[in-house]
Amino acid sequence: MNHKWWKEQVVYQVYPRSFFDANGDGIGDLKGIISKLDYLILLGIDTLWISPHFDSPNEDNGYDIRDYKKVMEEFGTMEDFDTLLESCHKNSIRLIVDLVVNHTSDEHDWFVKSRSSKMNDYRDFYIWKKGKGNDLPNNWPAFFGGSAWEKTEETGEYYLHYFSKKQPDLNWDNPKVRKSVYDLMRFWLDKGIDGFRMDVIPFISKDKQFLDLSKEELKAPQKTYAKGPNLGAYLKEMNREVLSKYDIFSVGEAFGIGRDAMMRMSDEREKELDLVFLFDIVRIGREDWYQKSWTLPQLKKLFELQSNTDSNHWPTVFLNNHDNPRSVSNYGNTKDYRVKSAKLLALLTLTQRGTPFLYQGEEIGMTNVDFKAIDDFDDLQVRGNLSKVLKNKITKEEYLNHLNRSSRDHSRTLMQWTDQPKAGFSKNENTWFLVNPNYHEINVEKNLNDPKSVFNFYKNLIFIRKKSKELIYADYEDLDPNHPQIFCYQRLGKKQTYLVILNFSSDYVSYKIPVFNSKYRLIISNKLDKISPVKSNFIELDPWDALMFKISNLYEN
Ligand code: TEU
Ligand code: CA
Repeated sequence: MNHKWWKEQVVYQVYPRSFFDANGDGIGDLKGIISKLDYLILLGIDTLWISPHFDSPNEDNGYDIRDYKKVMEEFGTMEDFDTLLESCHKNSIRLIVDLVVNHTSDEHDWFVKSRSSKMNDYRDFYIWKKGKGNDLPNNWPAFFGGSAWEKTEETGEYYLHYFSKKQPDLNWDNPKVRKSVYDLMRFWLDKGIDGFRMDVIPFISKDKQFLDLSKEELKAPQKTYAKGPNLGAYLKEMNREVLSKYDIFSVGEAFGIGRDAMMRMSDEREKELDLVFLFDIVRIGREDWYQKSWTLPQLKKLFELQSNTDSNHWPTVFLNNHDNPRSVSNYGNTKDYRVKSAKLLALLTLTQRGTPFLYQGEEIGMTNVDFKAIDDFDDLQVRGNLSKVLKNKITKEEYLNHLNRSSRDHSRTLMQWTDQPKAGFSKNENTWFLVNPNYHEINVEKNLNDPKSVFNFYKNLIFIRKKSKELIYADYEDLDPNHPQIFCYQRLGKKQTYLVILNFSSDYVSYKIPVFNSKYRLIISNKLDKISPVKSNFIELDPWDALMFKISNLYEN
């Protein structure tokens, strides 16, 4: 296994809009992030990833970029960005930014020109097609509802948009597009950023046969959209032209691809991307907004597939982000064991083989919101899917029930700093989005003051992980894949072995540890009271107990 700095990092994702509002206009901003850097330093993170901070009309909260070389006005100025970067580096924190180049905003200058006529220089920057008579070019759907094709009056042709119609897809087959993307990448890299998270990167290459999707394919169009013929070639070119020239890392958001494609994209020998997010775990039991039940053995299987890869590949580990519900609501028990189950998830995330990505608020155990009506959501996806939902004879109430478990908005509520109004996020009572009413109970201030808080558990774990290269690089082995309540695995290093036992249930469980002897030493646990040394293979586990032991392979401790 090649050691690389980005394999040893703990990454923390900030959604700037919701993190901290420094100037009091109700919207989070770059100065807000700067003012909270001390908090992130205390937590011990190594890399900060910020969701898009570029000029945007905010149809999709910045994932629709109007100008790649300008900072979004609500977030501040280029000077603020430079200060953020400088402050990060001064504190040995690396900064990565979002690269959203599958599509732009329809207000981007390239698109404004492109749509104006068939003859202009930018026409081929996007994907234009004639309709089939009066019909759409084909049956491809957009993720935010409706068709992926939109007709414009100027020329009567349709342009392709996999997301909203305000997010036209770029035509990567045009070398000028690729050159322009590499140019904007260099612009930020030359400022000194430490890498990119690449939005829906598998979608950049389009299959220009434009065949209709089958009934089966329509259920998960992302799988087809991610199979464009030139994806590998374009990523290799991007690596050769740009990425390889800097000491940075790249992580691709690989919506739509399976494990094999993920392994290929981030295979060190292929020279495409360094890391890739695989969606299987975060989407377990869920297709889009539709939430289904799942079992622990299924989850363990996904961890096995993610963690147990060959030495040419390095995984990522994450349980939530700005597109997914809160992890403790999704996998834990927020009713009776919020703190304990949040800590269990912390132990799971930070003891896997792979680079962990934490999401703002996860470290204090923030939860989903209980939305009362469809209108209370902000996300364009919620409204976009409504007509499709109703067409499928699903009632509004049912839809709301699903959204209360699956919506992206659960992660986009305001960061909970204190128990002051708006959770201390802003001095303004008109904030862009709501705060979870549980902020009196769940907030940073409370967490910092309590040595047994979720925050302090994360902090301790990050410290333990950073101290041990063995824990980072060791092999992963699931010791009990079929147990319905217990997740038990070991990390086998050369000198040390780490043993993790997680009770993924609200039950009391007498558990026979598959491997154990008296030399195992407890390193960390979320148990409420001090536990007596574990002497035999049998352990009595309380609900959501999580423990990690260590043993020297040489039996010399
Ligand atoms: O997300 C694409 C993606 O993976 C999906 O989760 C998507 O958000 C949606 O749920 C599809 O049903 C990326 C960004 O992370 C997301 O915020 C953007 O909205 C999207 O791309 C478009 O840029
Ligand atoms: Ca602000």
